[in-house]
Amino acid sequence: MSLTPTPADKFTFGLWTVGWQARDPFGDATRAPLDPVRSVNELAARGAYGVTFHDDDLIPFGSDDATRNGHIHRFKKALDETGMKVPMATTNLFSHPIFKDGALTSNDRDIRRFALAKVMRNIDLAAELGAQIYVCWGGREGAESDGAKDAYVALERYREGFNILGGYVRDKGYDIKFAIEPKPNEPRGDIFLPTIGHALAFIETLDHPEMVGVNPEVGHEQMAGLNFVHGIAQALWQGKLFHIDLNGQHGPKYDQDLVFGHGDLKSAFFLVDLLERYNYQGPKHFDYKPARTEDDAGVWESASANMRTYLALKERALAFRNDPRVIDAMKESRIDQLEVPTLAAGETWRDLADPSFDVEIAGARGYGYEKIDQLALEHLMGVKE
Ligand SMILES: [Mn+2]
Repeated sequence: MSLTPTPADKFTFGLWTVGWQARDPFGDATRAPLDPVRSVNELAARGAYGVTFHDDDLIPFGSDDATRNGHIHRFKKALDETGMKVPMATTNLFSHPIFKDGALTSNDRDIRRFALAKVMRNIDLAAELGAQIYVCWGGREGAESDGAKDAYVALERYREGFNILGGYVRDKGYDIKFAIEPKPNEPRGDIFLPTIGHALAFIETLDHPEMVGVNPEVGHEQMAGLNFVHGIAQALWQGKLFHIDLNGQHGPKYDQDLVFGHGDLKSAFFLVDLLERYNYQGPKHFDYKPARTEDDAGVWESASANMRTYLALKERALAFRNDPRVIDAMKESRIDQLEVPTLAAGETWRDLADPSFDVEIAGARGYGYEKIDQLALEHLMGVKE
């Protein structure tokens, strides 16, 4: 198996990732601005499938129509020349000071209306560029004080916002679905819809839940101390994994946005194993930040690292699943039995009582998971003996 990415692998990058100038709360930019056209060309040369963007990544906030059209024209030309796709787009509802109290859940009604208009304008561009997924990360939708925001009513407005946007997409006849990106905190002290589970429950309250899924990000769930693999399994199980943001994170702390696999590598291994076994077909989107220490060459090194890590993990996960020792150990652990329904065909709760079942023997029997876990680790480390 080759570790050289090709467009068939469907790897995509946000323009804001490689384009991050590494400005952080404590320090200035360490890198020059990056022309989106150059990002398209550099990523295409490294085997990526496409790019994604916030409206403001491509068109500076407040640009007049002529300037806006100029930016779009240059971008489309680069896409045409490289064959790069734009499978997803999103809106920046967090940088400008007007969004400091949120966008769809701002206490200021005029700001909520402005925010929805900003999203709709960029949905038009997303549709024009062929995007089928529209991500909504509500980074500023939240609060630092529970006295500042009525969280109950904020959810009403959040739902109203998604219903309005869904109506817009249906009225326009666009082939676009929304994907909510949960995050527990940062930049707000606490953000609404903080986890995959919160988002999945919220979606079911919408007028058209079938139009909305999730875009979970590795680091966001791990910031909340949650198991990302389990969250993705539930999103897949509910048919809601519309998109995914891959990156790296070392546990509950600030949002690190490391290269994929450069945080919790074992979780990344089981994540790739899950995505490949359940045949996830969407883009594998990297939402990371090249470290602030890196220069231009380091940016492109890190972009390639994301893709190479995914492919290496895919290779290791396949080898793990096909290893006869693993197959035997999993059988020994009764992992295959989980697929057998608890009641047989025709049975009801009346059939559950079994006088011959020996509680003592069943309770004493080990599961042998340590053996499987070590085999996984050895495949991950490339141990050959
Ligand atoms: Mn993200």
